[in-house]
Amino acid sequence: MKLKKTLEKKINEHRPRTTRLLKEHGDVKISEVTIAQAIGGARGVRCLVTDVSYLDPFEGIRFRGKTIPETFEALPKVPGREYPYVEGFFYYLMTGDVPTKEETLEVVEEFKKRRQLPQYVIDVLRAAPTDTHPMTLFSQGILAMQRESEFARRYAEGMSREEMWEPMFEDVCNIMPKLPVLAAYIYRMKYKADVHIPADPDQDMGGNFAHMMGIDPPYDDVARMYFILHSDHESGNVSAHTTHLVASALSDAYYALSAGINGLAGPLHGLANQEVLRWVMQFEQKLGGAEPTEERVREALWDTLNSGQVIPGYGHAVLRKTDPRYTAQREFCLKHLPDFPLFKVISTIYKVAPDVLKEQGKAKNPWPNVDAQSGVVQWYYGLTEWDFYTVLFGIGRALGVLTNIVWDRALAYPIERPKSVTTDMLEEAAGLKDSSGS
Ligand code: AMX
Repeated sequence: MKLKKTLEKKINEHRPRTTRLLKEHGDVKISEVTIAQAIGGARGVRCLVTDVSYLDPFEGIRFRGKTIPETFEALPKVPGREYPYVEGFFYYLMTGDVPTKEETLEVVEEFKKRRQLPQYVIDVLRAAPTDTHPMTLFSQGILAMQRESEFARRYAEGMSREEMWEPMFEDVCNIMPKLPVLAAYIYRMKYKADVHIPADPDQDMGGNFAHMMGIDPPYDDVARMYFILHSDHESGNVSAHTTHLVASALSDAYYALSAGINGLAGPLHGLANQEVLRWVMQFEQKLGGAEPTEERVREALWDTLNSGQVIPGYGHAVLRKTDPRYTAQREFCLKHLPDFPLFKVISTIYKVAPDVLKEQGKAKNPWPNVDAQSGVVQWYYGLTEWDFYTVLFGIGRALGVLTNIVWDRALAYPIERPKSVTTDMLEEAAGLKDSSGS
């Protein structure tokens, strides 16, 4: 595969940069840690390295140096469709090079060969109680396949550190194409009377996902847009950091991704997209047919805050403006579903919520994140089972976190092990106590 050859070349070019920084400049300080950061989830502590994406608080995400619109613009498009091949985006994330159409299609064909789910994965899914959350099934499905790991096999045989990226890359290329197939199986098993649709040999990843879900075009483009937008958000978010952390123990990609997906399942992270829809539906139920005016939305947002809950889809640990992933999906809605009532409610929340959060004065970022806008697009195309939304996020997120762990092995990043301190030590550092404890 050209992708693998290009990646190898990029890795060989990159390695001396990391080695030099470590050997000659390892003592240079890039961050300091305050007590607030130690207690407060390491917010803003600069201690992770990735070149796959970078999140500027005011500009939002750049994938390999390109903004979201630039990324969509640069990559080869599926003929007759608005959005690029996810496979071409995978090539781009992995190497930093925009692939040609030919290089993209090679990945499309390779992924088709690797997308078949083993029967035992299906057996595992089917053994779960019917009320199991789709994210649990998704994570279990990934973990069940760990026995396939090339990395684990080669490690057991004995491999050098320099070689490790290669079986990690093979594992990643085996996992990635199976994720949409796994997700579609879970969806149809849970919500579509357990009736399944076989893969379409002529379709790319996004197109085949829409086909196996049983949703007509332009849902194929929605899938492509959605997977690309959710792919990566630098290294510190819960799903990316968890995947990186677990892989740093030289656990393989199956273990690492399954763990990252478990983190994504939390309501403060990926699950927020289903929470947004749940919030809106409860709000509409309370309205009982009355117009969702700005005043009524404001009142409902205050009710949520006053009951001690967060406004889902708003706020961010790093971002300090409207998330460009929100904007990209809003633009899609303005083009394809401008009059959809649910989109109008989401837009009214956008008008009102930032001021409510500012007035409350707690959230550092009163602006919407990716999750505030994603459910409405899914709902419009018939995917109303919001329990499933985080699985879609998970397919996309895998593109970024799996790319990162290939590079982690390529650059021989060691096992991650930050140091902890005790509360006594913090009190001492703050001058509240002397070292005798008095
Ligand atoms: N609604 C109500 N309160 C909020 C809020 C929101 N949307 N966002 C932040 N706050 C509160 C925090 O709970 C915190 O309150 P506390 O002082 O009583 O503990 C205070 O504002 C300060 O928090 P912060 O520094 O602004 O945010 P953070 O970095 O601690 O947390 C996040 C970030 C995303 C968890 C938070 O904004 C939140 O809970 N948002 C709602 C859930 C959500 O949309 N999550 C998805 C994020 C994107 C993603 O990962 N998919």
